[in-house]
Amino acid sequence: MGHPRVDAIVQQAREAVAAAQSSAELERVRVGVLGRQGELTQLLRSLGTLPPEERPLVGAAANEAKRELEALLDARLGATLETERQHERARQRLDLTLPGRRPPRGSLHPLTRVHDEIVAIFAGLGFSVAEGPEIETDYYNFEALNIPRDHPARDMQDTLYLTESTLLRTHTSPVQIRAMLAQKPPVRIIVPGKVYRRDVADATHSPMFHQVEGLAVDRGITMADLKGTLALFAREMFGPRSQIRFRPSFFPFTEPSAEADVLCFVCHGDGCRLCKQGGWLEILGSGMVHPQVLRNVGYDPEEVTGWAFGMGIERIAMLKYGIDDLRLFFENDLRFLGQFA
Ligand code: 2U9
Repeated sequence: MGHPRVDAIVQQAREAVAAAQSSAELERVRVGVLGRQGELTQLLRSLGTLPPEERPLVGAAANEAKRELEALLDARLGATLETERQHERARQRLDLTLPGRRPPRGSLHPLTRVHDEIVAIFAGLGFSVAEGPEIETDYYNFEALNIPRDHPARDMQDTLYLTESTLLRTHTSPVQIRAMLAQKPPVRIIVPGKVYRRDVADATHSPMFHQVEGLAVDRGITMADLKGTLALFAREMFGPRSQIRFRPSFFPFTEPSAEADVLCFVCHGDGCRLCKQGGWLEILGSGMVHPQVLRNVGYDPEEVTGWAFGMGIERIAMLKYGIDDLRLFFENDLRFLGQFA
């Protein structure tokens, strides 16, 4: 043993090492004694200020103490680090017996579901999907479709014009015009897409909504083909017991024109809340393509005939899922959307 001053430092350091709970605490002890400002380091540095006869004694004792404390700290630090690594491994170990956490599952938007269903039904009948621009000219949106200049739909009150001659399409019909201009008959296309009308949003109106239109043009196409196709569509969409009926109607681009109703799939015609006691639900408009429309795209109405229909995807989805407010489709409320998982 050496010198009382050195012994005091060593004694204190041993106690601190014994009390240390972690590698960080041991490191603090090491810095406190052996670091650049450590007690032992400072003592060694100040040997020159001691009386010459004390220097070798204190120096030897301090160096001896330094070696001892270094060895002690190394040993304790090694053991402590190993324990800490073990704890860390245990903390990180996966408990493979825990039940799995279900990842939150998204679901398709109801409009996407209905869109996909409609498209799949017509794809199964050999129709291909055609799409086109949402910004249109008034020629494609109105003129080519035989909609007269003084028709209310062409009014600024009803249509969102971008310039005098360009607008946000009010139906997907201009896509059929483009398709017929681009190809010769036979044409069998289904045309889904967004359409725009100058409406204030409420439970039954929206300035943007979605349509699917269909067009079949070929030699010898008749209204019987239209009715048969729509009857099959109704059975696929609303169930095998579905029936459809035609009511005479008018559209500038079809002649004759008919609105189609499907027998109410809730009450099968008896009358209920969904069909407002009428027994039938209006699902779409349709008709034989007007001869002038065929001429407008360079087809000869004496050679080919065609039928077309148009339906609102929101309307079909509202009927199918019993939704009474159009705005629900556009609010992106997960409490609503999550119900279509
Ligand atoms: C061409 C020729 C004819 C498409 C048609 C309707 C009748 C119709 C409405 C349904 C509800 C629009 O979404 S809605 O407001 N559509 O009633 N659409 S016939 O007729 C065409 C289309 C293109 C070249």
